[in-house]
Amino acid sequence: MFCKRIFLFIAIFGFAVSTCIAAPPKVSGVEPPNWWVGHSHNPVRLLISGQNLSGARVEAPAGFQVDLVHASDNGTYMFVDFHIPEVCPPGEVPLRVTGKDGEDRVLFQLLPPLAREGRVQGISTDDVIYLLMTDRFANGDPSNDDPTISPGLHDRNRPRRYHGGDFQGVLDHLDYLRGLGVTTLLLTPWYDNVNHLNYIQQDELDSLVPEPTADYHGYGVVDFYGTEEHFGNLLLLQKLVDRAHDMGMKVIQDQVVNNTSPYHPWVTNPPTPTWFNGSVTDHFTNTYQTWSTVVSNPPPDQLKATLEGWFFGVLPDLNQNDPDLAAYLIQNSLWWIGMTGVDAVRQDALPYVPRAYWSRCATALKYEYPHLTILGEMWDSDPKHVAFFQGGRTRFDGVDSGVDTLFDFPLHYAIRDVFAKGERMTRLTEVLAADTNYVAPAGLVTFLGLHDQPHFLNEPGATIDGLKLAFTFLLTTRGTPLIYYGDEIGMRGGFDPDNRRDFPGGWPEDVHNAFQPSGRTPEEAALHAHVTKLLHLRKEVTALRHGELLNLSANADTYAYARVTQENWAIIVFNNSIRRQRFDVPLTGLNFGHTQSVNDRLGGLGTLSIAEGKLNITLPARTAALFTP
Ligand SMILES: [Ca+2]
Ligand SMILES: [Ca+2]
Ligand SMILES: [Ca+2]
Repeated sequence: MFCKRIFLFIAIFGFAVSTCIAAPPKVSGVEPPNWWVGHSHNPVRLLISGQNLSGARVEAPAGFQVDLVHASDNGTYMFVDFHIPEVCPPGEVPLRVTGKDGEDRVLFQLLPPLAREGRVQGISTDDVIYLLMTDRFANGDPSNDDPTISPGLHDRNRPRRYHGGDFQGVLDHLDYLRGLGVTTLLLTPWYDNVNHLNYIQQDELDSLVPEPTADYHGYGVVDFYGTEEHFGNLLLLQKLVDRAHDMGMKVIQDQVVNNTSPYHPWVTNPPTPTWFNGSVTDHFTNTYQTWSTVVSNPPPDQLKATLEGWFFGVLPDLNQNDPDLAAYLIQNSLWWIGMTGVDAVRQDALPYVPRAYWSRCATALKYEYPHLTILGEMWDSDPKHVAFFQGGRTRFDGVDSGVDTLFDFPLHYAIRDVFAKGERMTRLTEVLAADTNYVAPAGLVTFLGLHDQPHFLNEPGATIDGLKLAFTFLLTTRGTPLIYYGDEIGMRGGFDPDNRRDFPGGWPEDVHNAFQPSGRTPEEAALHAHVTKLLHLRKEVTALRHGELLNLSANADTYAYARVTQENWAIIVFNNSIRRQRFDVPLTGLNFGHTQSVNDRLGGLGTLSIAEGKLNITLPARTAALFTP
């Protein structure tokens, strides 16, 4: 009875609209373009775009079921649920879109799933992440520097234009990264960005520089299912992920669901009236009050501007409360994982998207890919705020975000304060003491720098010695460490875009080549050797990867801690002051068996004896030691 009424309604509605249509339906695209046989996310909601779709019917071949959900009033979009039978061969499924005056076809692809072995593995504290900006790391294919479809955006002399880095450049330097001791690559977004200059964002961002910008950074999505032609195509991306996996490395995709480019076709013609929060002419500007998303009684206007405001006042904010958009974005996340086999996803702009969306998204992703890691960018200096977004606990809003781990921004700020600005070392122990706020602090992603912050060496007070100390801390304290490309050779650069300089040696014309040992300056060589040594120690000593962190002593100038597992341990000591320090490190409470002496694996102190349950240490100014039995 109910179904008949619905049918009658659709028939009448369809007739009413079709009387206004003089032209046959015309299909221009379908998203996603394919799905997988045996996938847990089924049915898949297709967004078909074209013309004269309002009032049209959709039919599938025998054995398949399609349900029309709805079409946009202007007939340019229709949403269709496509049900994949439990048993069916992969292949092309033609869908007929029929209107009063004719019909068109959609060719939807059913693919066999990628083999799971060695793919979608997740990341852990065993991993070391290397964050690189694809456009700025290495140019492996100069033929895509100035693509035919997007000419004139390449200029290495301008910091806001494409510089030519690409997937091939990353592929060409996997050996370099593995040699450094990195296990995991995090690439900035590879979605297709706009094919011309961005006049809209530039005007708002930087009035001092009147020239427009190119979206070389990848965060201005105009096609969620495309790769940026300056970087390479999907086939090459798949090759890159496969090669990394073959070499025992992992890949993290940077996913962006909070906003689109101001040039996304949706902006002038959204698939539903509620696709975006507001419109070009009527929207909030984001105020970035992340705290308002973690408290139970925020001022409603602050919360609304933070969740629904447009970044910089110009980046169209997607409304994940729209069920069709939420389905679109979740399927898009699943699609990239399914097409490439990436091991983890970074979720950009985490607090600016409703938490209920993250929960729904994480549930769908984990159901299909139980080992996948979801890494959230909650940019906030307060551990309580960051911890609120970690999944595994339902918070006061009734939501468990499902997000596995987060960038440790609070520790990042403390690292800069201590090792660059020379603030007291107890800044570090204070932040670590807030670990009780987290469901799982051990795997937080720790870092000295990333693409939205000036390089460490641009921090006031920063020195090479300070950077070495910071690396020693980063690679021995708790967490899954992340290295921002170029920090391992001491690259400089201030605020965006200066912090996104080209890696020296990544371009065929580069005279200075820091990828090659022979091409490094003495300073670069010393830093690179220090990071490599630490990463190899981290690989050798399991306690540095998953040992419990035990603080042994801390004051303004010095800090000592141990990393301890059943199998082994390490003691790390720092002197951050500008004077030599002599101090005792108490080892009470630690069970080192019959060990009588320890060796400094960083080399400076040699062998020290344990006397009366203590280590008596003399450390030169601004140095550290790492002891194992
Ligand atoms: Ca290139
Ligand atoms: Ca493009
Ligand atoms: Ca938002």
